[in-house]
Amino acid sequence: MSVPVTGRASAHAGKSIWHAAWLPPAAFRELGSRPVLVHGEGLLVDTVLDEVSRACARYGGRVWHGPPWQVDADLVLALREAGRVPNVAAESARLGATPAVNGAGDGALGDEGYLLARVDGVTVVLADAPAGLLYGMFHVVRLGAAAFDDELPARRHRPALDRRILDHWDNVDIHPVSGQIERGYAGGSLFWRDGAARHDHARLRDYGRLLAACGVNAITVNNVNVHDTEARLLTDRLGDVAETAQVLRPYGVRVHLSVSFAAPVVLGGLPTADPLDDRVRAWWAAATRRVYQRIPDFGGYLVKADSEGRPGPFAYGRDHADGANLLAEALAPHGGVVRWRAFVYDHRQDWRDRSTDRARAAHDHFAPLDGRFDDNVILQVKFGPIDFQPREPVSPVLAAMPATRLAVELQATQEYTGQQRHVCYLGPWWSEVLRFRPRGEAGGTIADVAAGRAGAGGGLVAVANVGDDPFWTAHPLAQANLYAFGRLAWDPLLVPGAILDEWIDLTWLPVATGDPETVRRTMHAIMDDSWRTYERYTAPLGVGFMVRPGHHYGPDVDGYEYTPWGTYHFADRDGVGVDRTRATGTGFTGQYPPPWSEVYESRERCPDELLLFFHHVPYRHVLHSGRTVIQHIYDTHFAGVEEVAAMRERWRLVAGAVDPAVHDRVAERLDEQFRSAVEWRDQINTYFFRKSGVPDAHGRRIH
Ligand code: GCV
Repeated sequence: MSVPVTGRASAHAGKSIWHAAWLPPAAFRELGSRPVLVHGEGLLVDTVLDEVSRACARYGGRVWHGPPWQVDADLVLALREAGRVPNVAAESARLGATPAVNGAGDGALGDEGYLLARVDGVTVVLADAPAGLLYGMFHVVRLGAAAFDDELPARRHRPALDRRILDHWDNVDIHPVSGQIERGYAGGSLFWRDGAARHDHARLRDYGRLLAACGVNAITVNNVNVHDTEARLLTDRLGDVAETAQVLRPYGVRVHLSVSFAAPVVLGGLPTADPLDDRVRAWWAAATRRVYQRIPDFGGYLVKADSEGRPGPFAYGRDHADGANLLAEALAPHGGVVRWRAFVYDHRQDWRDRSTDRARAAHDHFAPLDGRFDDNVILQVKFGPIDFQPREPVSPVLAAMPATRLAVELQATQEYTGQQRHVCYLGPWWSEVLRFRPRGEAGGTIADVAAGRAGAGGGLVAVANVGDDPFWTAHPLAQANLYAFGRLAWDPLLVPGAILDEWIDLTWLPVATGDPETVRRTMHAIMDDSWRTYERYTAPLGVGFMVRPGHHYGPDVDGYEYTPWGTYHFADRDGVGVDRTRATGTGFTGQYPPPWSEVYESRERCPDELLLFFHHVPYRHVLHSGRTVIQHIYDTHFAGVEEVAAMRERWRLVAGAVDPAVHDRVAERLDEQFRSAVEWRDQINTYFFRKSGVPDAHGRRIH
């Protein structure tokens, strides 16, 4: 049947109550105003067709899909395997798309890759699999007019990491302490509400679309802390998971499930969950078989075991390789993976005991197990040794397990970075982590670890920051973190400032803003360095925490100091910081390979921003910057507040140029950020002034 399919009914008819985030319709203007040819079949090709059709219906373009072709398309999106493309330029690109593109290689595009080229006045996206076509289409959208510029270089694009996952810490029931979403700052869950599935397919589909547009290809639908109701998602509530999988599938997003290690007991009625017990193995095999019957492309399980009170193999005298391999065995016949978290530490530590060091825990537990995990086990490691602080060294586990597939876990939800009330663009921080070389300049990066050998790495994971808030992330500017996560997982070498501009351009389009250039410059100025601003007015020099216990918002310098949680700063009248050296401290520096084991061990060589993570130093210790520690604390805290004040002023300048609802929401949050930053500044400065007795060299007001 001849098309054009322009004008076919939109799955998104009607007005949404939620904001469009980074893909408002106008983002498709360039693509939608042209003749477009889509060639190929498949579920995700249908998605491409649907996207292009809606754009063309809006902006006057036309779409062809199927004969008779007779089309002079400006844009051709084709699966190579679909055969001859009825467009001379595109066909020559198809036939010529061989090793020549991007230099060496076999020209293969893989499951998700694509070739983007401009050939004789036609923009061509070629892919070997439907997902590649979808990602290629979103690339064209990102480029806007530049996608149709004859200067567009021919390039093959493939993701650096195969696994690009968002873990939702969403509960099905409203948990009495953690609520609907643990550490969630953007309203309710997209999946669950008050004990049941929401069935909000339109919103879920839009979510899938946002994810695909930035490159995310998997999610986990429930919290790693698996409570009673959530445990049943594996069995009698599996239908809800299958439904979510079905809605997200057209956008190439696969679903994973957090499971309880105790499931054979709590769901299966067995007397034990011992990983070496045959009844337990049989139970997991059967439960997993049923999952795959309902969800054939199910991704796998995520497990938090023996951590913060969750059940695990230790109860049976087994180790974590035994535990992880149990689930791996059940998943292997179906092609699934188990992501096993390395976040295992003693949360009932005695603060008087200076020999126990929470930073050491993951390495102590897991490094000796290297080589013992099955092939489909991925060990998921928080990027730092403690817990998603605004500054930590990179976890030594990531350099210690060459025979294990490792995933790097980030936190998009801003638990410790302002809880989506503060602007804190995390792209620069994540980029720094991903580019870090744990074995020094001659070795690979953390991104290489996540990619693994021959692409078999565990990938990059972030704890999600979205909810059912109209702006998705409550703070409209926090959307940039979600976007940056996806883009960095696709290509860890992208420059965070450029990702930010990409997000700004895709989200705050000229048609929607009165003065696009000012909006662009203003947003960039507010956000680009906001992580460092946040660092300046919170805990100094990598010492971490100093947040209010429990909810973790706002300052409380000694809040965790005499608690069992293992997060201490040890400030006294003479100095501050944690001695983690081999010479006199906990020996944590010895978990790093050279050169970092030496650099971190040495007070003189340790980078300033991590000094108090590794060393206990006198207040008058002089940093590389030339300032003393105490003066650094005062200066950065005064500076951080001034920077927030400047952000607030900048935002005032764009009133009238952006949607008033967005402007109001951001303005209200900037007011709170300013209030909170002042509170941080005053508590930290006052605390250290009172401890040290050293006055501010500039005589500023300290209480
Ligand atoms: C899901 C920190 C958070 C917890 C979280 C835990 C984890 O401790 O405060 O809310 O629990 O990390 O990553 O498992």
